[in-house]
Amino acid sequence: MTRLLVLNGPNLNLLGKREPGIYGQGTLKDAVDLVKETAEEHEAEADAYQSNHEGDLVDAIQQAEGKYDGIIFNPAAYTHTSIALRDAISAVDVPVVEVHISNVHQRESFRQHSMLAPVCKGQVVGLGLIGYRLAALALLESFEGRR
Ligand code: DHK
Repeated sequence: MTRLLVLNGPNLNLLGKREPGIYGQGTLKDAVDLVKETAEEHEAEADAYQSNHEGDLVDAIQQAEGKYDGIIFNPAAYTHTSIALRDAISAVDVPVVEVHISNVHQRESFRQHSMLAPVCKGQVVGLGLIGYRLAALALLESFEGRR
């Protein structure tokens, strides 16, 4: 069975109460549930992991090899800084779709560059929590050879 990992970085455990004008009212569980529902619609499964720690996220990406077919990843602030996460994504043979809830291109200039985008399959940016569903759909349909 196809397996997805939905991986979330720092401060995303606070979704729902964190800057709701930027990130909305939805919680991390809502985001994970969207991916799980999308996976089920495609007879696939999804697991979720969130960490506030860069090394834990590196470990999760390394451990995904051979266990997951794709990763939906919101690296949060590490998007803009992390060579370690970029190298981890490059090191594994697992496609990663980068997700941002907010439209980072409308925000501070330091959010407008992603260290990770060049090594990801694609990005979904600025569409709120539905971006997690769209990222899952893109991966699942690519596995099915439909897109
Ligand atoms: C989430 C964060 O925590 C920020 O550090 C990023 C991203 C944007 C998001 O929109 O999901 O800059």
